[in-house]
Amino acid sequence: MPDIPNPLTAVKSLLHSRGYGNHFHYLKFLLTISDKITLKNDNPDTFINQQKALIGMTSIPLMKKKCGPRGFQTLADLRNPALMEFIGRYARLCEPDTIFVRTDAPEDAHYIREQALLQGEEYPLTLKGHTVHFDGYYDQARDKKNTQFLVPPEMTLGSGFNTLEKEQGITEIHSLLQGIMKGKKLYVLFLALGPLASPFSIYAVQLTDSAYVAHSEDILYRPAYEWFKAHPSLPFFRYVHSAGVLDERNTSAHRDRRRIYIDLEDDLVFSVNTQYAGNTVGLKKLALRLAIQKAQQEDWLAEHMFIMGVHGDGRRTYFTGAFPSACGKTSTCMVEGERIVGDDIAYLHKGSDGVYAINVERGILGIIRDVNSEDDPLIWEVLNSPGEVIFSNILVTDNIPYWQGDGKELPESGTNFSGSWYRGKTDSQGHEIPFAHPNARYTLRLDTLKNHDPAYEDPEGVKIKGIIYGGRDSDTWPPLFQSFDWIHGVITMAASLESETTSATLGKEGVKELNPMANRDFLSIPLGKYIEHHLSFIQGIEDPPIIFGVNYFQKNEQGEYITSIHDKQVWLKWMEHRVHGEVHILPTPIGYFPLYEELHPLFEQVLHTSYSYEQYETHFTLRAQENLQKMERIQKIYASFDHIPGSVFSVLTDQKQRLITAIDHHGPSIPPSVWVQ
Ligand code: SPV
Ligand code: MN
Repeated sequence: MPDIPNPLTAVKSLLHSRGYGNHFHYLKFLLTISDKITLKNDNPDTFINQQKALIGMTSIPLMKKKCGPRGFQTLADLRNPALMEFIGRYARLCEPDTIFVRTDAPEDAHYIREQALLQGEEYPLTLKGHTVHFDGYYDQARDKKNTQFLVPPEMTLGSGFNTLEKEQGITEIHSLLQGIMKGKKLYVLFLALGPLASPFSIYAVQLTDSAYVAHSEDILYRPAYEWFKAHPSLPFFRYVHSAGVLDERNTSAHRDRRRIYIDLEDDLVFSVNTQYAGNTVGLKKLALRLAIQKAQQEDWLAEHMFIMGVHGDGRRTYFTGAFPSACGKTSTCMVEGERIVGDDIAYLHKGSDGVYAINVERGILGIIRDVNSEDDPLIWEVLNSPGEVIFSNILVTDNIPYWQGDGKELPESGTNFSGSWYRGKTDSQGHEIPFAHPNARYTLRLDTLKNHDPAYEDPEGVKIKGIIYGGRDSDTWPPLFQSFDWIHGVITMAASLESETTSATLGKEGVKELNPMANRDFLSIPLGKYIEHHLSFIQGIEDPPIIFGVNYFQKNEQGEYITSIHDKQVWLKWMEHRVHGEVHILPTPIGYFPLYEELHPLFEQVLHTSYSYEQYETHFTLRAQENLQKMERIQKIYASFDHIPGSVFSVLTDQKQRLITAIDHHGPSIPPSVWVQ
């Protein structure tokens, strides 16, 4: 008997051949909801016609009504049935009163900003263009527990993932979304992850009923309506967000029903009953998860990295850097004298002569804590000048924002993330409420920063000469070191990155966690595959980047920090020289250390300070025992995962052996002079 072709497969290939790739998922959806459709094995064309008829019956009249004539025409002009259906499907389910379809026109962006104020999701501050938004008291950070991957039966992500059976997840989220936007407006946004026209950019559609989220997306991402219009069969990521019922403070009322569900199969993310940007702004960390999967399939890297230009002798050299949240990523790419391309997410591609990176964003959602005039003069300037800025979860008194570490005198009372605040206010468990949340943020556009690098708009990206990894590590790593080679760097630095937890996620702070590539929270593929992909990524590349490790959080035995906040400027200059082969190195069991003779003049030149040999010795004494324990700890963790590449264990074992030999000869703590030949 001949094989009977799977009807869905037949329809899928037909749709693909006609440029309607995304349509397939809608067909499947229609099949699940409609008893009017039966799929004929032999005639996919009939099926398509039936489906078109159904579209006509359902979405179009509804969309016309909700969008109004202008909005509907704006959508129709895209000539993209998959898009129309996606929006129609969720308009039907969520039942917004009206739909606002945003084009790239400045008036549309302006309208959204106005709505955020009118709806009370943002309030104006004294400086023109500044607004404040508050998230709910328990909605102040990314919610890892309720962020789950929806996995169909055939998908295996391996251990360490928070997953939910797809059908069950879709059913649950659809029931949560049912009628959730009644009385509200749905914003439809067309956006780009990366510069328009870059071969490396990804496109996305965000649906949200929050004007604050829509406003944030406008500051952070490039509008792409015209790009969609010019490319009717453009593939795109999709996001559906609802803040849900709002309480009297306009914050999401039902935190027990907060869900962030990621459907990797359909490049679709749902986020419900939350407002915190990390949970709701689709193009940020929700897109990063989808991008990591796509990158794996297409052989590029989607990373939690800044991109910056460091100045050398008459040149600008580009670096990326991966740090867990709240560990100095933004402050590194914002250091004085250098250039920022982006502070959070980079897509890395192979070029003929090296690795190139694009910044997917056009703005910054930065942690505001400790931003002050001395340490962050350029951010400070934007935060204290008229212009478009959203502050979130800070304290407001007399329309002036205050945050932790701003260096200003603290008022006695005001409004903060707990509502009306006064000194000594406690929460329901009797804990004192800080005047501003430690994860309070600012949202601004990159081009308002004096040190932005226009290269952030370069569709080809910038060529990366060095990749930096750093975490919150009080007792193990030195402040600066170089890996022996790519494999050693990927395994002992990137994949062995540990960090003490911070306020950027809900939960206890200060616990040491393995955070491979600082991307652990956003991984959407098995860890072993992700590491393997990194290991092989530079194969065949003529001039691959050099991998470095840094540590800004090293402490002495008394528990005091032993490097200054400004030292990173020197470390960057050393790395810049190093990638051009202009400074020397000391080989140690964990990598190459800088030489005192070459750091000393850099401290003079960059910070106008005299770096003493004693300081150097304190910073670069190898904490061999701690490093050995770290290797053991990491090996043990990796042994608990399936399918970790064998080289991870052998490279860690080699490093362990080098450390054991060094400890035998020199003791647990080894001054750098030992390595001088
Ligand atoms: C981070 O926490 O790493 C951020 C902000 O960049 S969030 O959008 O919450 O991810
Ligand atoms: Mn981040």
